[in-house]
Order: sequence, then C-alpha cells, then structure tokens
Amino acid sequence: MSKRIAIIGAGPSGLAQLRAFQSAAQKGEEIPEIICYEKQENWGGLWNYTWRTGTDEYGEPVHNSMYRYLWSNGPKEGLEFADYTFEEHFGRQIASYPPRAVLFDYIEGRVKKAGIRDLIRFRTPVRRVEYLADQEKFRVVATDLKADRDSEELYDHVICASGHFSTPRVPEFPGFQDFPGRILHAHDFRDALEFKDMDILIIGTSYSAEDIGSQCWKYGCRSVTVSHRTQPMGFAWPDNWREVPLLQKVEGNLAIFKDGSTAKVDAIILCCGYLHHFPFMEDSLRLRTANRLATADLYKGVVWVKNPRLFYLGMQDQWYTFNMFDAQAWYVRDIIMDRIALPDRAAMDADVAERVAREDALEDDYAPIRYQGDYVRELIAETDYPSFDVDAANEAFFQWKKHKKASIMGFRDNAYVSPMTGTLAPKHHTPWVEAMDDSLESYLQTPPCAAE
Ligand code: FAD
Ligand code: NA7
Repeated sequence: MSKRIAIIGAGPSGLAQLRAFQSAAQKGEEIPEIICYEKQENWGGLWNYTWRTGTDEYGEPVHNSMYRYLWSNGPKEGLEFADYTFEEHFGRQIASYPPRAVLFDYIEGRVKKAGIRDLIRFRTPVRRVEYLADQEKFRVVATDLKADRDSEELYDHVICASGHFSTPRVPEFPGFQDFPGRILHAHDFRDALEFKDMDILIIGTSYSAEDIGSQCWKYGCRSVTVSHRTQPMGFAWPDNWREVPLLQKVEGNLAIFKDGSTAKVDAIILCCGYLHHFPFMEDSLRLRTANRLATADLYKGVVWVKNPRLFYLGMQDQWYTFNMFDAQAWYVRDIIMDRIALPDRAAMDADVAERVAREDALEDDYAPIRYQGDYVRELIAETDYPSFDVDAANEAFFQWKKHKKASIMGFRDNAYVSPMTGTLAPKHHTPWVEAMDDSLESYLQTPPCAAE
C-alpha cells in the first residue's frame, strides 16, 4: 500500500488512530505510511498535564485545559478500551473515578505496548493543511519547534485529531475591565488552592463549572456562586454554594445578577466552554460545528462530506470518550484501507441530517447517553474492533447520573461493573471529599477485595 497518511494530534483520538493501524499491521496486513504530528513534548493530549498557561516556551498556545486534582468526571467503565482493559493494564480491577495521572498511565500503557511512538513527530505543530485538487493530495505544512524549521509534505489522507476543548470561549461582562480580582477561563485554571478562603463566581453550568466549583469548594474556598444563562445545575449543593441567574455586570467586586441579587466576589472563573478551532485548516476543509453529539458535515461523525479524503476524530460532545475514539479510528482506518466504501455526497449529507434530527428529538437526561452508545455500537459493528457490551457501559453512565443527583460531592465514591470484563470495581479507599492526594500511588492503594 503506497498511501501516505497524516494524523494531527497524539491525544487519545490520534493515538486511537495509530493503534488502529498498528492492530491491522499486527494481523499481517499492509498498512499505509503514517506520520503523526504532535505539538506537545509528549503524547496523551489533555491528559498530559502542564503547569503552563497562556503560551509555552516556544510561544505556542498551551493546549492543556486540565488541572491539578482532576479526577475523572464520569465512570471509567464508560471509557474503557475494548482491546486493553483496566485489568490488563493494572493487573487487577481499580476504582471507578481515577485521577488524571492514573488515566494518563492507562492511555500510555496501550500505546507503549503497541510500540507506535516512532510514528509521532513531537514538538511539531501543523500550521496549514491545503488540498491540491489536481494532484488529489493534501499539502501539510508543520514546524519543527526545536529546530525552528518548517516542513512541507504531501499526503493522500489527513486525519484531524487535534481536540476541541482547548481554545476557550471567553465572553465579557460589563465592569470586567475594572474588576479588582482575577478573571480567568477554565482553560487557565490549574490549582484550586489558589482560591482558598476566597468567594468565587463561576459563569456556566456544565462540566467545567460543576467540577472546578467542586474542586475550589473541596480545597477550601469560602463560597461558590454559580451564574447560569439557561438553567441552574440543580444539584444538592453544600450550604456555601448558591446558584444565581446570569451575571449582568460587576461594580468593583460586587457582582449583580439578572434577578437583582448580588454577591461580593474575589475571583471570576469563566466556565463557558470551548471553540472548535482549526486555524490550520484551509477554509474549504475547516470544520465549523457546535459542541453537540451530531457534528455538522461529518458523515458517520468522522468523514468530511465536502472532501471525504479528510477525517475528523473526537469532534462530538462527549459522554463516551476513549472507546468512541477507537470506534471512529477503526472505522476511518477501514475506509482508508478500502474495506469500507463511502456512499455519494447526497447520501452522506442525508446521514448528517438524520443524526442531527435524531439528536434534536432527544428528550430525557438519559437519551443522549443511549444515542452516543448506539453510535459507538454502529461503528464497531462495521470493523474488527473488539465488540463490547455497550448496554453495560450505558448502565454505568445511568448509575453515575443517579449518583450525582443523590450526592454531587459523593458520587465518586461509587463503583461500577466493567463492560469489558464484567467485574465490579472496588470502592476507592477514601471518600473523594477527603482524598487530597490525587497521585497514582495513592489511588492504587485500594485493595481489590474492597469490592465485596
Ligand atoms: P486532546 O486530548 O485535546 O488531544 C489533542 C492533541 O492534538 C493534543 O495533544 C494537542 O497538543 C494536539 N494538537 C492540537 N493542535 C495541533 C496542531 N495544530 N498540530 C499538532 N498537534 C496538535 N474525558 C473523559 O473521558 N473523562 C474525563 O474525566 C474528562 N475530563 C475532562 C476534563 C477537562 C478539563 C477537559 C477539557 C476534557 C475532559 N475530558 C474527559 C474530555 C477529553 O476531551 C477527552 O478525554 C480526550 O482528551 C479527547 O482526546 P482528543 O485526542 O480528541 O483531544
Ligand atoms: P460545555 O459543556 O460546552 O459548557 C459550556 C457552558 O458555558 C454552558 O453551561 C453554557 O451555558 C455556558 N456559556 C457559554 N457561553 C456563555 C455565555 N456567554 N454566558 C454564560 N454562559 C455561557 O463546556 P465545559 O467546559 O463545561 O465542558 C467541556 C469539557 O470539559 C467536558 O467534556 C468535560 O469533560 C470537561 P448554556 O447552557 O449554553 O446557557
């Protein structure tokens, strides 16, 4: 096979793509030549923590949005790799909400075993992707940051796996210019202890708002006020936590909300989500989509309908993560290796429209989970990715939702059944609110017998 493939990003999605090709090679199949461009020093994407914010040592925007003490915000049973279980990696079952370092170790374990590191050019951000119609090739321009040299190469396919939780959406509210404290976006949040003894205001009501507020509460801030544009989160919050309507303005350090209520605050954290941002893609190749389950212009959620030699991985809003990226990567691999044929443009557009309409019709809180579970099931049915019990993974998510409603600060103390091996996870040795040490060494102290 003489095709050349470029993968942009070595986070969980890009690594899934590398592993998908390596798995075919392991079975004796001839695979294309692959080059993966990664702008960071190491793999793991968002799970590759850095203390840096703003720009890095090369003047590049820092990709990372994760912070200290981050524990998985959903059960690990929903993200487990079907071809590399937690039990295989850790030698036994572990508790259900691992901290970041534990998940990084798990992600890394699979790709170390696959031996694909040599295919990655680290510290090499892609600057520009253009399609040369006359040659039916993509021109990819990238910079080797260490050498400060640009390269230009031609590829038959490009797979964009650059993530979409990295470029912050940063609205402004009247009075921000004169606010006497710190205003930051969740993307730049690193350590909850910075906000110890402070009254903090959070804008937004999704995962970042919930988790950063909870972190600050856990590590000793004085109070949390969360301002919503659409509706409050509605959990049973601790006493020093309020939910208020949208911020109208700040006067000095007094925040004034839509219902006329006020709060004196020391810092403001904008948890307002992220932009799908692909400045390196030429206009005709650039994905423009809202953060939703059915992305715009992607057939089967991955094939760029306007030029089906281009693929995007992991661009959906995410309930499922690692195993969904796998499902996508195996599917994309099989298109590239001519095992799956693509329909014509009209059929691809119809597929996108059908997915959008089906998402728009979802009603209860649990329906989006089933929807994305069905999507994973649909893709894995078409490839040799190991089949797994998607209903069991859905069930872990349903339990998680119930446990959050019962106790927003205690949901991580629960344990679920692996959809891959059918074993029940042990409960973590320490309740989450008391567990200040988020290291891998501490997390793995849970004895397996705690499952009883
Ligand atoms: P990323 O992890 O973003 O990786 C993209 C990679 O592409 C990065 O390594 C980046 O450096 C590289 N890249 C970007 N642009 C370029 C370029 N131009 N050239 C070369 N390389 C480039 N998911 C969960 O399952 N559980 C959780 O608990 C969880 N918590 C989260 C908490 C936070 C704060 C955030 C922001 C996300 C969280 N997620 C969580 C979701 C997360 O999106 C996925 O787990 C996963 O990291 C997505 O993988 P990805 O490879 O698609 O993107
Ligand atoms: P999300 O899930 O995209 O949520 C963004 C939130 O920001 C959501 O509550 C929005 O409110 C709110 N938002 C966006 N713009 C505004 C403005 N202008 N004013 C007020 N509120 C606004 O992003 P997250 O960062 O929480 O989560 C992203 C990932 O990170 C997720 O997968 C986690 O795993 C971690 P809305 O409901 O639209 O009114």
